[in-house]
Amino acid sequence: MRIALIAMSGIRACDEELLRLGLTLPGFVERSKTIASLPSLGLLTLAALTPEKHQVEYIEIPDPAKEERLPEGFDLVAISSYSAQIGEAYDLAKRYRDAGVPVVIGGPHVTALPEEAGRFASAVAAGEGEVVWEQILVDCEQGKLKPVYDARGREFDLAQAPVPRFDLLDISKYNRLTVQTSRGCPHQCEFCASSVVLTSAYKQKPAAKVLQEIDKILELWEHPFLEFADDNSFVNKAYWKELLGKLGGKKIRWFAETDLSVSEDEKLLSLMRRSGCAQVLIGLESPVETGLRGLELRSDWKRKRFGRYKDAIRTIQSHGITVNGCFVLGLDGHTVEIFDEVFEFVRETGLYEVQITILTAFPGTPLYARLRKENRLLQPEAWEKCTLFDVNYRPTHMTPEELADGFRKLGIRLYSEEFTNWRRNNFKSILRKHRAQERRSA
Ligand code: B12
Repeated sequence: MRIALIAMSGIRACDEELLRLGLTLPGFVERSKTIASLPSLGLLTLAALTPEKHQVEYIEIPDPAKEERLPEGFDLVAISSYSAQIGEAYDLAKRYRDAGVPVVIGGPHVTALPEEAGRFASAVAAGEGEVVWEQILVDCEQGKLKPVYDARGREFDLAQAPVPRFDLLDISKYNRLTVQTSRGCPHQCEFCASSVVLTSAYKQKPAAKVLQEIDKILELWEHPFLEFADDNSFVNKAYWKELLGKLGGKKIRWFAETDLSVSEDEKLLSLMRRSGCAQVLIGLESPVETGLRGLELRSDWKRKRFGRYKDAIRTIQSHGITVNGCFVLGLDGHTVEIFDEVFEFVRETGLYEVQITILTAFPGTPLYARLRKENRLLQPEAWEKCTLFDVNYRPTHMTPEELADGFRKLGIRLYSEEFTNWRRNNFKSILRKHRAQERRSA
């Protein structure tokens, strides 16, 4: 069969004023450019599980409405999408299905709402694609696609993970590539819509497999920049110490998403720096304790560490690793003061990078269920608003308009050229001081 693997690859926000602003703010533009150019690791993984007798093609479509003519000649079209672009993904699926081409669609949104997706595609894959992909291919070849392939509750063993088909990409289009070392996260935050929606366990790929993937990338790209696409990378510190020890000589630079515990392990931080870590992204979520209570389903992990936030950022950055601190605005209890509070926190800690997002109820998350029950969702099925930048619920202590307006104004302050440069220079001067201190004590 000739198979098209289609990724919806756009970056989305509905708030037009925010979009206009985003186009002029240097910090914002830089980050959008970086994250916009990432391929679909899910589809490259499925490509690697496709028997050689089939022909696979990896295609990215940022905006299907702009594609008058779609790529043709396929026996199967497989589409991957997140919530924000799911409407566009459904339109695309329908166009192929109406043209008589079998279409299967998957991803976390479809995992949460397989019945909705079934209205547009020939088949729906819920859960981890690795579990059902080969069956989908067999059934499609025989013209017997089933409406639903349900992998939920059937955990994929990451020890069996294939090396994603990075060779299908035109590498020159990307400024980084993703490698996944784990799925799930022990914290189980109420709002999280990452791979925790696909798997109930925290599971890791054997370090040797991860190294194999990196070596594959190195064959295609001499000095790559990698993004570890984990929900929370450094949960198992011993695993990472082993892995990082082997990354050292490979001349890569990398980025990972983690919790704050990484700051408590100096040996790990040194290894991270030496192996090319450029930045860690940490979900600090709130610069004030309000909002952190009950954020995770199992424990108040972040609230209990709140008092250590500032020191932890200093410790990490003094190792030459920049911190991208993430804040969720509009958590329960946040008032209109929150915008100044975020700004002050960033100024005080000298965070190199900062990411602000709006509390977003993605389908399938405990947050979605709670806000729906509390009748606080403005448009319960407006999935296009699941961008992390649009307000689609009633916050507890401000109006939706106050949240949207405060968010925009905070964005202007945080991403202005002046403040962005100040954050960058501040990091460099902290680092210089730290290095001088190290030399003196050596
Ligand atoms: C890399 C990344 C991107 C990249 C690449 C996206 C892509 N095309 O894959 C880019 C930069 C383009 C991107 C864009 C956006 N992203 Co993003 N991104 C990520 C990130 C960091 C890693 C995702 C990843 O690689 N996972 C690993 C792969 C293996 O998992 P997977 O894609 O889910 O695929 C598995 C299954 O879902 C399934 N599967 C998936 N597709 C298919 C298709 C078929 C046919 C089958 C059978 C199976 C199947 O099988 C795969 C293997 O098990 C996550 C955060 C994180 N740490 O996880 C956020 C994340 C996925 N992004 C998110 C968001 C909100 C966005 C944007 C809306 C941001 C914006 N405002 O524009 C856009 C939306 C784009 C869209 N298509 O709708 C949310 C999505 C939540 C949701 N449920 O919708 C996440 C979880 C972050 C968060 N904070 O909540 N993102």
